[in-house]
Amino acid sequence: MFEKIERVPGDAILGLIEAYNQDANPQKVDLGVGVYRDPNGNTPIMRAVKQAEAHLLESETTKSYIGSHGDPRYGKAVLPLVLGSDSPVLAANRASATQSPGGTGALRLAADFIKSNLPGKRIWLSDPTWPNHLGIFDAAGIEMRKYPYVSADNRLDFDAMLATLKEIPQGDVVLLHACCHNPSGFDLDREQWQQVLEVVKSRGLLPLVDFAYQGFGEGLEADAYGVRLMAENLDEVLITSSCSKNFGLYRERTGCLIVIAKNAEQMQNVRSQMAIVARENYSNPPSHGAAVVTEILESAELARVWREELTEMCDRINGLRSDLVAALEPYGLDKRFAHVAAQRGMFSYTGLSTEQVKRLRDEFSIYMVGSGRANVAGFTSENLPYVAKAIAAVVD
Ligand code: PLP
Ligand code: TYF
Repeated sequence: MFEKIERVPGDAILGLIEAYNQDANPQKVDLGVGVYRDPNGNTPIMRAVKQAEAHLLESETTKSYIGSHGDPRYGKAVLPLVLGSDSPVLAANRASATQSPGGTGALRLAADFIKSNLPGKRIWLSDPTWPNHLGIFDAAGIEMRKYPYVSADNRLDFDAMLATLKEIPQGDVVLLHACCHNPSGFDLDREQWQQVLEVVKSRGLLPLVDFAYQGFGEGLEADAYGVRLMAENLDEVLITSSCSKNFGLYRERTGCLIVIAKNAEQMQNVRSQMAIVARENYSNPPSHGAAVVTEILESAELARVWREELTEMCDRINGLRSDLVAALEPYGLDKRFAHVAAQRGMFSYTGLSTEQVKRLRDEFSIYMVGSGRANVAGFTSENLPYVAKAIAAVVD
């Protein structure tokens, strides 16, 4: 039966890890997969996570199932983090959280929910977007469309984005990156969010806001601006939240799908549907990562330690952005790459072509995604001069 099954290529981003590991060049630089790296190039376990895990090891009493929505304590801890502790939506009991295996699991929950409860609705994705968005919504059988986001000359093309949003049929779903746009690093400013809100409102669209990098752009509160604007001004919003990056819990698969409905009654109805979707996919979510997050957010001291380290990480990334531009200055390339300092989050669309990316890899052992996307966290004070020199060698 299996003889007709073809082999397909693996994930292009994850594939870079393998290629990098096999490279014997001691000067090699990994700017590929989106994981945070410290000044030594490591992806450490965060301090508060270690402490929470130590406490959990002592205090956990069972490994029994936690239920399709996950641990209610996790939902209670994460909702104010995402929506704001004084959110009117929370006060009105209009928001529900369903714990999921990472942000990816939350996206799949959202996709299956849309497919079975909002039949015929299409989803509109930014062009470009995280490649897994395409795979997830396709697998759920949802028709996909694109809205422009980055121009050919590597700028946020907000006018084109807005013009397309204005044409979206009433009631369709629009996926918005809350902050730290993957892959480009171009984010909307507050004025632009306001304009998007007006269009979403007037077209009666359902926003699905993907919030995978809270705390990596400008900080926990500032990064939530767009999410909270939508939440507080619309009757219905879906939000996918991930703790992979901001708690460094990647492999523990920790996230949730947040549903905001018009009132508490409708929220409970939708919530009941989410349990079905979760059950049909994986029954119950994994517990450990969410238990760690709950421990941290419920403890004023651990939360302080966590926020402090997250701020260090965010500041480091933003510092590295300016450092790259400064390192390119001796080559007269600082203006050409000035956008890198203005972008936000883990990623930068550098503007390097596929051909230039290939040369960086083949001639200098510098690994980034073919689109020219670099993981800024992969820079260190040691490798920046080398990377700058290599970029100068491949650009014309
Ligand atoms: N959405 C975007 C835009 C991402 O870049 C990622 C991953 O890194 C995710 C969602 C989901 O991440 P995870 O499933 O690891 O929480
Ligand atoms: O875009 C990235 O690099 C991160 C990590 O299949 C990632 O979002 C990449 C590919 C993938 C899963 C996660």
